[in-house]
Amino acid sequence: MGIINWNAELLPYEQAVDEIVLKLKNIQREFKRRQIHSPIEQVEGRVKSIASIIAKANDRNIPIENALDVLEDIAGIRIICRFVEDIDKVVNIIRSRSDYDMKILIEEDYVTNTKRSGYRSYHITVEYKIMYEGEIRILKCEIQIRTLAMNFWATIEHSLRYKYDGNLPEHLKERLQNCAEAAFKLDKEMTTIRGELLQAQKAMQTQEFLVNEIVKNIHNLYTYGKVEHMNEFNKQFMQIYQEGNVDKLYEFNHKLETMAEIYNVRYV
Ligand code: 0O2
Repeated sequence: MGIINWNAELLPYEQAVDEIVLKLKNIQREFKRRQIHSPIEQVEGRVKSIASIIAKANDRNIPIENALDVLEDIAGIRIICRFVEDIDKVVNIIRSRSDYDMKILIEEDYVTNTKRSGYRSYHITVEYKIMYEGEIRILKCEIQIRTLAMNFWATIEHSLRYKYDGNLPEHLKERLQNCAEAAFKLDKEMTTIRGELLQAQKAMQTQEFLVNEIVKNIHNLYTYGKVEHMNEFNKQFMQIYQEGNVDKLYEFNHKLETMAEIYNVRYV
């Protein structure tokens, strides 16, 4: 067996993780820009550590020189969602890219088929193409999709499993199963108030959007020399903002837009 230059071998995986994270963050941004609830709440990526690769290869009796070819989660992406329903949406987004850039190889639904440990998550293994040192490389990447509650549980359980080297004492296993049950109930409860949460989110986004527009419009009027109105505009804006009334913010913004039209102010 030759010497493996791990750092060099793992560089393409780092590139793949960076690219996929960027693409998923752009999808999330797109939802936000369109003021639609994004099923993607957070995206994280990592390349498996050398120690974890060696440990996993060892556990599975994989010769170390084959580890990079055989292990599917050297490149790993985690997508965190707010609601269980969002997981399906994310899965569909990835499926829709299967002929484009993330060819699906395996899907494992541990959301429906909870693991004995209590672990819940949706795993998709994809093939991803990168251009590395002038050559096309095809790498596998494991995408884990789970809710915030599932992630909370998995993170704690993972640390404990590591601490006990995989052999959790019975009393801890039982407690963790209770915690998994609690996380499951939390997800279910959240689903029942999903509609209300989405409305609140939408109201917040609308307010954010209007505040941005108002500040932009005041700035434009100022840039076009309508300085005499500035103090009055700023005062009115602060008053309305403090009232927290979205309809009034909307009306005020409309007034600014009308003024911009009258004065023929072009947007900068
Ligand atoms: P790390 O440190 O998370 O990168 P398989 O069981 O082989 O059919 P699976 O579950 O996709 O299919 O494969 P595997 O290799 O068992 O698990 C892949 C990853 O899923 C793990 O990576 C974990 O991140 C996560 N996972 C699977 N089962 C559990 C579990 O019971 N608890 C927790 N916390 N996470 C789990 P690694 O290899 O553990 O490494």
